[in-house]
Order: sequence, then structure tokens, then C-alpha cells
Amino acid sequence: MRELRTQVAIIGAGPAGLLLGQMLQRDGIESIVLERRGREYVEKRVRAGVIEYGIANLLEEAGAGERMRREGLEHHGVELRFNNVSHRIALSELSEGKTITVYGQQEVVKDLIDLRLAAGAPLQFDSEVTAIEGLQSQRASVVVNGVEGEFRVTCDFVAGCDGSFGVANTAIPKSLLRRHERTYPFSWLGILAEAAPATDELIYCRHENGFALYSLRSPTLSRLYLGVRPDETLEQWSDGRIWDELNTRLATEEMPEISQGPIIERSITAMRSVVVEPMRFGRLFLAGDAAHIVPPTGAKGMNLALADVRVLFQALRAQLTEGDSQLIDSYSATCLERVWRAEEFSNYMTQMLHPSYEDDFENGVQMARLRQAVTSKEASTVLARNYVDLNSA
Ligand code: FAS
Ligand code: PHB
Repeated sequence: MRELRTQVAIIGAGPAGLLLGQMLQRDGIESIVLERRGREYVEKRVRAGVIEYGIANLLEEAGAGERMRREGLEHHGVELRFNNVSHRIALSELSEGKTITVYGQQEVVKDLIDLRLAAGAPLQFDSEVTAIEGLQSQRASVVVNGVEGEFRVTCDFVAGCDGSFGVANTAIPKSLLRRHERTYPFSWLGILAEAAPATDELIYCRHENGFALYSLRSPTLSRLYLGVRPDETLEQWSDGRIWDELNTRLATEEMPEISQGPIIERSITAMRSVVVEPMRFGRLFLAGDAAHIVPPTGAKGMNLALADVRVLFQALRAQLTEGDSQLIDSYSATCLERVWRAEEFSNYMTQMLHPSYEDDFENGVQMARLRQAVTSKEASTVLARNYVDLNSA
């Protein structure tokens, strides 16, 4: 079998794998990024849209922030809407001036792929990692099913950045692996529409029919979501039904209708929380969705993934350039403390904004939480600081 050699084998060309490759490359540490899908597929996947203050700075410090700063939309607040009334959470005022940047995840991925290819650093698409070996020996290796057949990559370390359905977390012995999971009784139907957003800031809305989120990508592109029952399918949601339900849930006196346009992308995503422990086994380190999933209500998914990469890069650099293993030994515990804070905030936002169809006690409690979030300065300050920069704390 053909064999390649590197210092860090990175599984997955999502935001986590690509940012890790970028940071290692800039520091002269060899790596290879192995992606099972094609470039076009990876660059077209529409997912996250909000970048936290500290993560936007991280991307800029890594040399991947130029287009984000130019084209991204900087926001100073978000709205919480319920009973057809809007309440603004003044993010910047409540967080010493911090902001979020609205910039699609696929744009981050495109920027990082362009940088890696421009640097001539190894990035192989259509190359699926099928096995991970030697994690407790002197050298690790991954077996790859590539375009030109199978090959092996031997390395010092493996970064499992292969998302929630990848191979990396299965390489941790079942006797050591602990998986904590919660599935929520709803999914998100998301659309990308060629419609000028009727709002300048994101609107999170709780309506008796369900959740709605009004986000955006540019002055001509709206990104909108509806909370739907977990067994619902796209076939059950015609364009007309989607727009009618968005109008019903989001309507206020000031904004009775939202602007509509051709829907150019649509998907339904299940809502789950998952935490995999530990995030390290021998020479394998998990980062991003490979280790954790959060419901997107807190806009934490990609931010959490990139925050893991910040820790992993510093740990690998200390080990590979100075022989100092302290940071790799504490990697899992360091990440998991932040991961659980993000799980808590995402759970708080999800429960508060999605009405229960069966449990009116739960609805009473969640409405009290929502009212407190918009009337108590302390509560709105905690919400603002978690929303705008949880991963930097
Ligand atoms: P990713 O899943 O992005 O990337 C993993 C990569 O590894 C993929 O490209 C995959 O093809 C590759 N891979 C898997 N197995 C492999 C193997 N064996 N060999 C080689 N490559 C392999 N977050 C938000 O904040 N807001 C949102 O609105 C939002 N919406 C989402 C919608 C959907 C449908 C999904 C699935 C997630 C959404 N997320 C959202 C979360 C999302 O943004 C993730 O947090 C983010 O993609 C995490 O990045 P990575 O950890 O890099 O994983
Ligand atoms: C998005 O713009 O896609 C988005 C924004 C905020 C969220 C989730 C998704 O909480």
C-alpha cells in the first residue's frame, strides 16, 4: 500500500479541520487534510451563520479573516420576539462593545480551502479515512480510500475533525468512551431565499405554533428557520406553507409581513445535544462536531468547533516544537469545561424559544424565563455575553 508521512493527519475539511490545517501550516508544522467528499459539496453546504466576537478575531489572527471582515455583517444586537412583540438584546452595550459577525459557514470553508491550496499544503478531497491505527504506539496511522485507491498516512498525531457521523470517535475504546445525548422533540426547517431581509438584526421568535428565526446572509439573501415536528419532511412544506407560517409566527404591528423570494436551498435538521468524552485517546484528538453537537438556537456549533481548534493547535505546537506534553495532556478537560457551558446555553435558548405541544407547565416555566431575559438587566447581560462571546470566556 502507498504510504505518506506527516506530523498531523487531519480527518475532515469542515471548519475545524481546515482551520487546524491553516494554523499548523503557518507555524511550519506538516499536516494533511483528508476529506471524504468533493470540494464542490463541501463548499456548498449551508449551515451556520453567526461568528462570535472572539472566533472572528481567531480567524483573522489565523490569516483567514480578510473576506469575512469585508463582506461579513457586524451586528450589535439581536431581537427576542414573543406575543407578537419584539425585545432587543443590546449585545454590544451589555458586553463592553463586543459584536457578532453574520457570515455563512460555507464562506469560512471557502476562504480556508483557498488559503490551503494557495499555500500548496496537502488537502485531498474524495478521500475517506476508513481506519485509524497505532494510537497507543510510537506512530499512528490512518488508512484512506482515495481516488487512486487505498493508501496509508503515518503521523505523530491524528486530529478527528470529521463531524458527528465520522470515524474518529469510534476509534476510542468503548470501555473508555462516554456519550451523553439529548434529542429534542422538534427539528428546524431552514431556507435560504433570494429576498432582501426585512430586518437589520437576527430575530428569535417564540410563537404558540412554534419557533421561528429570521437571519440573513447579505442585503439580498435571507436565511430563515421554522421549528417543526421531528417526523415532518420537506415534502410536507410547500413554499406557500413556509412563507405563510413564517409570517404568522414573526408578524408584529411594525412588521406584519416579511419579504419573500425564490427559495434556493432548504433542509430539515434534527435538534440534538451530544457530548463525547474523552476528547483525546493516545495520539487521537477530537475537535468540533466529532466531539459535540449543540442545537443551533444558541449559534454555537461552528464557534465551539473553532474554539476547540484554538486549544488543539496550541497543544500540538507545544508538543511538536518544544516536546512539552502538558497542553495535550489537559486538552480534553480544557475543552470539555467550555463545551458543557455551550451545551447549557444552547439548551437554555432552545427550551425557552420552542413551545412544548404537550406540557403546559413547561410552557409556563419557559415563558417566565423568556420574560426575565428581556426585563432583567442581569439576565439579559448573561444572555448577551454568552451569545456574543461564550467561547472566549
Ligand atoms: P463538519 O461536519 O462541518 O465537517 C466534518 C467533515 O468531515 C465533513 O466535511 C465530512 O464530509 C468529513 N468526514 C466525515 N467522515 C470522514 C471520513 N471518514 N474521512 C474523511 N472525511 C470525513 N451550527 C450553527 O452554529 N448554526 C446553524 O445554523 C447550524 N446549522 C446546521 C445544519 C446542519 C444540517 C448541520 C449538520 C449542522 C449545523 N450546525 C449549525 C452545526 C455546524 O455548523 C457544525 O457545528 C460545524 O459544521 C462543525 O464543524 P466541523 O466540526 O468541522 O464538522
Ligand atoms: C444562521 O444564520 O444560519 C443562524 C443564525 C443563528 C442561529 C442559527 C443559525 O442561532
